[in-house]
Amino acid sequence: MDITTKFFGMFQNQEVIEYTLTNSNGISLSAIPYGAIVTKIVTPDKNGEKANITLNVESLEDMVAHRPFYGATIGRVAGRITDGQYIVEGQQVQLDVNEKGNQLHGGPVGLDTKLWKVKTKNEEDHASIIFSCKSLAGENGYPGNLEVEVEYRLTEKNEWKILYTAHTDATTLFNPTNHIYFNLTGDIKQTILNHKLQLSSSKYGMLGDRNLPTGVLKDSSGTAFDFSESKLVREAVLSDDPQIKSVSGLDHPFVLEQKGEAVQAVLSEEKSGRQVIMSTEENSVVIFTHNKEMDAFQIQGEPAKQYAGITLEAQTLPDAVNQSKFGNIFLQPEQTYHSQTMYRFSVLE
Ligand code: FUC
Repeated sequence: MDITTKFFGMFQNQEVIEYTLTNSNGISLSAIPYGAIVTKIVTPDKNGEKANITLNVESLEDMVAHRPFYGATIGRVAGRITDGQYIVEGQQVQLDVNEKGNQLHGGPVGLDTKLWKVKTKNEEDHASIIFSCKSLAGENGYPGNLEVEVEYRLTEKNEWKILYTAHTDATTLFNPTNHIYFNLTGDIKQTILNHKLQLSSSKYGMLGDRNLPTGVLKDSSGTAFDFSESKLVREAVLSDDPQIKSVSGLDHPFVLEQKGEAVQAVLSEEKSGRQVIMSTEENSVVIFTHNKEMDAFQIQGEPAKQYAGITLEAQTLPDAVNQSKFGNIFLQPEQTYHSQTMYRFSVLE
């Protein structure tokens, strides 16, 4: 495996270096210590043409100024926490809020806004970039000093494995994800509407006011949210389903039926022949289809268009701390948090 580095930008007078892992099949993954952000994933198409298959901001300045979350490590808690509040041992905790009175994606200074420590590891069958950071008690309103490690492992089997480890010195919340947006065409000027998606899921979380989960996990069979058989993303995103219309696409959690090594999501694109499969230990995957053009910054000379990318954000169901049966995201001092999500890249002949 090859590990290379390149200057990426400056943050608070510190050099931010981009690390790139490349395997013997010509697949590479690049990431930076700011936000443990994945800046590129390059894979070949069916003709061997290599291209970046993810949506990324080109400059560190734009990442810091506009915080679009592209490829970023999200935490302490991914998604929204209603009113930024939760109850623990009969006490109400008030977190910092940063979107319509809720906490979104870990709050105003979430893990995606921090400069992480970084080291690399090069083994026979894989190479890794290992990021670590500390979130102090009180940051974004969370109790507990949290230490997080995220390992991005690229293997010779063309897998990107994300391995999370975390500890806290007081009961807190932890539900991280990576906010990667895929565009398998390799051209962000094309939309993801002709991508095909298949999910091992029969329920999705409905959204209500302020894009908050209503708590209802609805049966998806026969609806726009039914991906039990592979189907074009456009069939969902352009449907008249009120849940789709309300957010102009997908922005929903899908309950995953299996865990661990089982394949739970298959995203593919016919013209390039590229395919990504996902498996995770988490109970859900949030799929967001970049439902509005982002015109605050430019990528390749133009704003990132509507439907320029699609996320597969593996995580515990959003707002789990306020929804019974969504899962447990409390992290206790005596626990070590471990979770793994894997994406495998291939080409359909
Ligand atoms: C909010 C979320 C979306 C996405 C976006 C960056 O709009 O509802 O899922 O994470 O932020």
